[in-house]
Formats: sequence, structure tokens, C-alpha cells
Amino acid sequence: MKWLKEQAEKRPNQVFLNELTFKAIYNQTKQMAEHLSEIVALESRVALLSENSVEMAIVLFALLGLNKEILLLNTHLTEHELSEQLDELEINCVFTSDDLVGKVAGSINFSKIKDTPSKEAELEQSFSDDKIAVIMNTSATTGKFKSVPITWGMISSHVKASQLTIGLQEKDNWLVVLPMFHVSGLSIIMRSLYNGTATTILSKFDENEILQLIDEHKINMMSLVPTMLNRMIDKMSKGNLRMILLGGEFIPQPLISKSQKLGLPVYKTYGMTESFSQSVTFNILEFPEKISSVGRSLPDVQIEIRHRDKTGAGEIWLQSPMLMKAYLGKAPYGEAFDTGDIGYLDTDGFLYVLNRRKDIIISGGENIYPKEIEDLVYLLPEIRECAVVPRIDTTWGQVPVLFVVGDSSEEKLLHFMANKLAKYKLPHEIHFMDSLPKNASGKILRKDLKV
Ligand code: S0N
Ligand code: MG
Ligand code: MG
Ligand code: MG
Repeated sequence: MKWLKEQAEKRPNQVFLNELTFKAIYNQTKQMAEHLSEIVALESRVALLSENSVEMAIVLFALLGLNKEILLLNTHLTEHELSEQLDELEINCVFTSDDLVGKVAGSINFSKIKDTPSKEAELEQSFSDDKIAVIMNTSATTGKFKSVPITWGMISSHVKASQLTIGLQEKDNWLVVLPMFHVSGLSIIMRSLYNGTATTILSKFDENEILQLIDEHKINMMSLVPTMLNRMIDKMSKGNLRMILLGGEFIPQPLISKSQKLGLPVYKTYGMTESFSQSVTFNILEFPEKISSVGRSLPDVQIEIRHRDKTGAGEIWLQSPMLMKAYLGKAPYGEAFDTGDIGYLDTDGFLYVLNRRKDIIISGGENIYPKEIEDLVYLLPEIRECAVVPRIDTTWGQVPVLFVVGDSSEEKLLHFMANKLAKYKLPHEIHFMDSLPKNASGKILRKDLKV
């Protein structure tokens, strides 16, 4: 927590989180750590479940300062999914915002922390590059999640490279409406902590509230997924905005064209949990001729296209100190990381992404792997075959659609899935079929399933 202490000393009165200054946040973090120190004395790894709030950030900073590894949990997950993640990572100590305490048995809510008698505690100042700060679980092709350990080395190399790319103004105020349990939201907090600049944290996406913040010049930067920008763009003007960092899903071309017409400073970003967010970026107003690309790599990020086809497109591999070295409990991947995405580089070094990771469905910025849903549906003995495919959706970008062969009903299937899968993973349509299209060796041909 060296950055927090340094900023509190260097610019004590500078606003950091909502109306609170670096000095105030430092003091509240120290107090929070004193309340927490006994509770977590015997834990090396804990979990945190909360919608965005200043309090969530303070609890997070305090736990980091107490040298804990913190699993950040997605608030959309069901109790079933949450307990699976906690069991897998052998976590018994879970902190939740007051409103979510019922979602995890035995969890400790923020009010209860503050009622715990305080004990002298020091905030750890510096961490080695390999020290894990937070852990985030991402969905994987296997249908089971993978755990990404985000180290202090990844965070510090990211914030430096990002500052060089985006620039820094003393009066910057960056909106945090993307969830802090994703790197898209957490990276904003870390960048501002390093830069010594302000953020405005919102717990819920409310387009009118954001439009007002823009109108009143309260914020000048924001990170959004296209689903969010889509909901607001028709009422937007540039105002004081100097950057809209846009990514996390496919970015529809009409959204980019609208942004250009309005002169909105959209920076496309390509990044992932494994790279602690943004690895490739560019400003669409600066390079209008490159709008279908995702931009150029940040300093210290190398892009390599492997196994190219005749057109020059191939697998996108990345190399950078911002990237994790291995999934938790798995062997290191070696020199370069295979993103699983397909694309190519042009002669100016701009990256074009043609296809996202195998089979992935991205709904409103949340990743869904068909196999997770299919594996669940196959638990029902009456289901003989099933497949999940994406359907284009104007609200969410993509949504999952389920095809099944078997004697069941839509109602029965949805009821079965509802308490096991987060709502955003539930199929928007279910089609009952006599059989599913297959190739000669019996493999289901998803691309032949028309939605
Ligand atoms: C889009 C969001 C805000 C939608 O949530 P909203 O409007 O708050 O919905 P609720 O009121 O909670 O619920 C209403 C109904 O909608 C369902 N629902 C909610 N979310 C989804 C969804 N995603 N898909 C489908 N349905 C959804 C609810 O279940 C509810 O249903 P009913 O009414 O039936 O009860 C929200 O989804 C959101 O915040 N999405 C963004 C998530 C995100 O941050 N994704 C990015 C993850 N990727 C990364 O972190 C790497 C990329 C990256 O770093 C990056 C990305 C973007 C910008 C910058 C960067 C960067 O590089 O820094
Ligand atoms: Mg347990
Ligand atoms: Mg929400
Ligand atoms: Mg809402």
C-alpha cells in the first residue's frame, strides 16, 4: 500500500474516491485494517463480495495492507456458484457488503467488521512482484472456471504503461461503473491510486446519473462495455470527456460510427483478466482509418501472431510483465500467452481481432462458456443431446440459446438451471429438436444450429 501512503503524504487534500481525499482514504483504510486484523490473523486467502462502493475499496485496501490474497467474487453468481468457487480455493473467510450477507453462509458483512474491536495493525508498504494481490475467476472452455492470480508486478507494470498511453491530467476524474470484481473496474482504482487522481464510484449502472455527471463536468474519463455506451449514446455529447475506454465485448461498428460523428473520444481496448485489463488500445478520433482494429500494444507488451494462414491471420499471443505467469495451481505457460483469439497485425502494428476465444459468448461484458451450461443440462437424465450457441442481441451484444433433444419442457429446464447458473448465463431461447446436426464422427456442429 505504498502508493496510498505516498499519495496521502504528497497530496493529502486531493480527492481520490468520490468526495473522499487520499488522506481520508488512507486513514479509513488504517482503521479498517485495525478492525480486520484479528479476524484475518490466521487466514492467508480471503474473499470479498460487493457491488462497487467506496467502502468496498477501503475493505480491499485494508486486506491488501494486511498481506492477504483476496478472491473477488462476481455479485451476479448464484449461491451455488459462489460456494463452488470458495470450496475450490479453500476459502473460509468471506467479507460482504451489508446487502449481500445472505448470499454466502457464515460471511462477515462490512458493519460487523466495524463492530469488531480494533487491534494495532500496520499496513504493509511494499510487495514483491510475485506477491498475489487479488484472484479473479474467469470462465473457461472446459466449462469450469480458472483462477487468475493478479500479482503486484502485473499491477505496477500495467498502471505505468497505461499512464504512458492515456496520459495524465491533474484534474482527471475517472468513472468506476464497471464492477471492481472485474479487472475492467479494479484497474481504474489502481491507475488512479498510482496517478494520484480522482475516481467517481457508482454501484449501479444508471445512464441518467452518468449523463448528469458528464454534463456537470464531474467526470472526464470512463471505462465502459459497448452494452452501456449503446444505452446512453443517443443522449450524449463530448462535453469535458477526454477518454471513453471501451472494450470487454465485440464493439459493433455502428456504435463506433456514432461515436465518431459525435466526436466522442473513444479508445478501444483489448485486454483480459489474465493481463490485468488493457494491453492494446487506440483513440478512434486520432486514427479514423484504423477503426476496425483494436489498436497498438501498450509499452512493454509484445504481440505475436502464430500459425498464420495465407492471409496473415493466426493465433494472437502476448508477452508482457502485465500478464500472469500461470493460472492458480497450474504450470506456467512459458514465454508467451495464447489468448485463444484469432487476428492479424497490419504494417503499422495495429491489431485486428477476427474471432474471439473458441465458443465464447459475451453478454453485456460477462463471459459465458457454452460447455458450462451444457454440462449442467446433461445432468438431467431425460436430456439426450444439447448445445448452446450465441445469438446476436441488440441489448446485450450476444445471448446464449439452448438446443436440446429429450423429453422435457422449457419451464422444467429453466427451473433446473435457475438456482445453479447466474442469470446472465441462462438461455434466452430453448429449442426442442429431434436430433442435432453432427459431422461424420458424431461431433455436434454448432455452426449448423440456426438462431
Ligand atoms: C451491463 C451491465 C451494467 C448490466 O447490468 P444492469 O443494467 O445493472 O442490470 P441489472 O439491473 O443488474 O439487472 C437487470 C437484468 O439484466 C440481467 N443482466 C445483468 N447483466 C447482464 C448481462 N451482462 N448479460 C445478460 N443479462 C444481464 C440481470 O440478470 C437482470 O435480469 P432480470 O431483470 O431478469 O432480473 C452489467 O452486466 C455490467 O456491469 N457489465 C460489465 C461487466 C464487465 O465489466 N465486463 C468486462 C470484463 N472484462 C474485462 O475486465 C477485461 C476487459 C477490460 O479490462 C476492459 C473492459 C471494458 C472497458 C475497459 C477495460 C480495460 O481494458 O480497462
Ligand atoms: Mg467452505
Ligand atoms: Mg447489476
Ligand atoms: Mg439496472
